[in-house]
Amino acid sequence: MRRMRLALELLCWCIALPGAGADEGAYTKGRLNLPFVGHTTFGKFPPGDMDALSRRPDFAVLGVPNDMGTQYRSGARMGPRGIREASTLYQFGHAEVYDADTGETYQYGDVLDVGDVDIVHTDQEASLNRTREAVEQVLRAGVTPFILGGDHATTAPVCSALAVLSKPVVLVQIDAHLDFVDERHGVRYGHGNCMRRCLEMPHISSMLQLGIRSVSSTAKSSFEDAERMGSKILSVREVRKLGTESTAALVPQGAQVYFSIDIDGFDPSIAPGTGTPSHGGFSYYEVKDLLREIIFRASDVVGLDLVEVSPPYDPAQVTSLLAARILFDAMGFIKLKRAQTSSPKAEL
Ligand SMILES: [Mn+2]
Repeated sequence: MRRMRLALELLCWCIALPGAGADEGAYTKGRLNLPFVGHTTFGKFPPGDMDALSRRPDFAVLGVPNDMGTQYRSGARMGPRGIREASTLYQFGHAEVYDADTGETYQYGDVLDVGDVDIVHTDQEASLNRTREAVEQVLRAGVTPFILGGDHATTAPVCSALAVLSKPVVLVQIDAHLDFVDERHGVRYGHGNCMRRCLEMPHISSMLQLGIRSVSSTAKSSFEDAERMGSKILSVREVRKLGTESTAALVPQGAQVYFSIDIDGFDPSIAPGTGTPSHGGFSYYEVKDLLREIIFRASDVVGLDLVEVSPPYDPAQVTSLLAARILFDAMGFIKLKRAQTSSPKAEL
């Protein structure tokens, strides 16, 4: 019995060890604040409204609970809630993040969860306009928006908001689908049109579309249109053949980059909770490594969206967990890169 108690005490002591550089006082004596305790904001960072942008956090997390643009399974309107809930897993209250893969220690920085865009059911136009206005507000405050979708129709108004920046932006999309349909039955702002709408905008200088593989979602003519308009398209197999570094090198050195990550760019075996899954997708490490390589190549990342997580189709929560993990990874890499190069935030 005594031996068991000793083993238990030893175990507790090991779990309670602080991370390197952590504030040991607060770490051991403050609230334990386990992942399942407290308010469910993104990463359990304190919530705030748009007025709190005046403190100039590194990142503003903005939910866009809108799935009016879907063509198959809906549910992405619950994406922001699902990702926020899953994100709590990664917050154990360590002052810093130690990445055992890369051996680096870094921080996510000052993250503000500004809540959600106020969506108007049945009114896609009003909802997309409200999305654009909210992102403009974040960018004008000099803060990097991290958008939680919502379906991929979200990206068109977000890209439109990037016009407030003074320099052109290179858009890097990770997706199973090209999303380059021009117009069908009068629909121009569904989740299958978004990348064409973005590339039509003068401030989007070029596009890199990675992971594209879905059979028959987009006609051949749309692939040709995309390339003619300034897009480079690579399938998962092509990215694997080319390798991470050479793929990242397709982004012009020093470009301002915006990332649009459709969760269906990942393989459905690790991301089943989405509206239009497509087999043969990326693994977690493939996307993580690509993000890191591109982030360190870019002058800065001006924003990121992660779309198409559909919690109703994600019973084991694995898709939301993956989404939250990749968002944290991107925040960490951007913050690390900014710290190493003292590069300014997005130029207005
Ligand atoms: Mn998409």
